[in-house]
Amino acid sequence: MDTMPMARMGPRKKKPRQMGASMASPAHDIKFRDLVLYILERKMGTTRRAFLMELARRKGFRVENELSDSVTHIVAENNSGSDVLEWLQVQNIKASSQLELLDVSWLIECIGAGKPVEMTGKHQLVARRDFSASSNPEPQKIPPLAVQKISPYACQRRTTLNNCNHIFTDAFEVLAENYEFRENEGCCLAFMRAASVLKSLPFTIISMKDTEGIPCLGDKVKCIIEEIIEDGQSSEVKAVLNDERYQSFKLFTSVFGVGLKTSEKWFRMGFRNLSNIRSDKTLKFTRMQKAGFLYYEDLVSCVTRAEAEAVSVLVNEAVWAFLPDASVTMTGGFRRGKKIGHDVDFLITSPESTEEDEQQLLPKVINLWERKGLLLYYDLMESTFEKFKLPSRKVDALDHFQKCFLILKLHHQRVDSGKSGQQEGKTWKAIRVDLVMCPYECRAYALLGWTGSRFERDLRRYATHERKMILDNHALYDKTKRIFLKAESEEEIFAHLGLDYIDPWERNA
Ligand code: DCT
Ligand code: MG
Repeated sequence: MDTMPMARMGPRKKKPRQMGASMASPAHDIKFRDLVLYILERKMGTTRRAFLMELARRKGFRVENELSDSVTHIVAENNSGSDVLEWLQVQNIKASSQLELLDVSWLIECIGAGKPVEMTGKHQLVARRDFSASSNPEPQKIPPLAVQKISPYACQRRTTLNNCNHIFTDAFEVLAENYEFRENEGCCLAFMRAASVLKSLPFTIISMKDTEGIPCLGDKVKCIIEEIIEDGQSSEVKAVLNDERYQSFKLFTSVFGVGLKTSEKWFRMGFRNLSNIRSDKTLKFTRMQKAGFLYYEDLVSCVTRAEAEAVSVLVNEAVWAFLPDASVTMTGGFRRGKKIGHDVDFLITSPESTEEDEQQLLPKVINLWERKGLLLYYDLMESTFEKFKLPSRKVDALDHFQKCFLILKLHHQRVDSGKSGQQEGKTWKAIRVDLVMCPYECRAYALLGWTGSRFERDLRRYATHERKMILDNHALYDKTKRIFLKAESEEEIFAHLGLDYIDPWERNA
């Protein structure tokens, strides 16, 4: 079996990677239209200026490259008010009474708050004449960054999709992926953990001082952070993105069914693009890879929430046709609130059905879709589940439930048809779907596991190292008491582990 890249949940399932996400430079929407900022390079330097400009733009501020009449706020560092006024004079620009001259501390607070904060005397380099003392409220304080203790376990942090540190986490994810391609598990994990912890921070890291007290940041990670703070980018990340092996692995593993082993083989054989691989007569492809190539364009473009909801209708309809009491839950990234995904994951369970009904459900659903012409690919894996088997100690062990990895033909709704970028005349999109059928008594554990992200791996690590318990997708076993702990809901599992409950949308670690 081909090894699945680690950063994507271990050797669990094959799926296409999204291409170029880490390379694209996002366009930033302007949220605060009344403010037009200009950051003074004098005494600040080009790279720090570029870094601050990028951060501010990411937060929705309009930041001009050039000084013009439209600028309302000039931000400077290590300059006094008279320094800035003098500089403006040399530039032949008259400082109007409307123009704010501010210290960089104001901008940093704004970036931290994600919105403009009140300008007070401590920020203003030149006192504004029209600024009355009475309207001078307390400056908005950002929390002292190092005071909140941050857990080294993702399951003790709340991580929403609101990542204030993309600039760093994108870089770490590229490096982690490259280590994964080189099968250096230790370094891969170190960068993934660093990315995960920064995603949970409620503030943007602006200086090295902000990293004090944050766990999971080793020397190598800190070096990269420092370089990004100083230069706006990391030379190591740049080198990786330009590396031929990285680019080839990224491309090859974007095909459904292609993992590290196949990528390695194709790379060694000298392949660098997919079209040469596709048309090579000597290569043998698995059934999965054949489907991967056949539906490549569809599978590599992400599944939207609207598409996931449309798939959900199909799944519910098919499941309820055979097991009307079954509950069907969309899990994976969509349950965590993601707007897009690589696939749509569903957990199915039924309170009343017999073991045999349970076992028959997925084959019946597959059969129905096949008859309807909706099935483009499927791989049914039979259950190897045994009651009272000790949970697996491995954080990325496969679970034993019956499951089906499939590719469904999703017909466009009328509103969607004629979308640009669609092949002409093609009225459907191939969508990767995972269906998992679990025994009713396991449902809380299965739901927790299949809701996923790094969060769930850290829950297992936490159970082992902090509670002497073993957790997996089926059960929780207390080694001290030598008992299995039953749970009707995810909340009960957190309670067994002595953890505060964390909602699915806070599990985007
Ligand atoms: N999972 C699991 N056992 C497997 C495969 C997956 O427990 N054999 C868990 C881990 C994450 C979750 O199910 C969903 O997996 P993915 O679809 O790979 O991840 P995702 O978070 O849904 O992300 P994406 O948006 O890429 O689909
Ligand atoms: Mg998913």
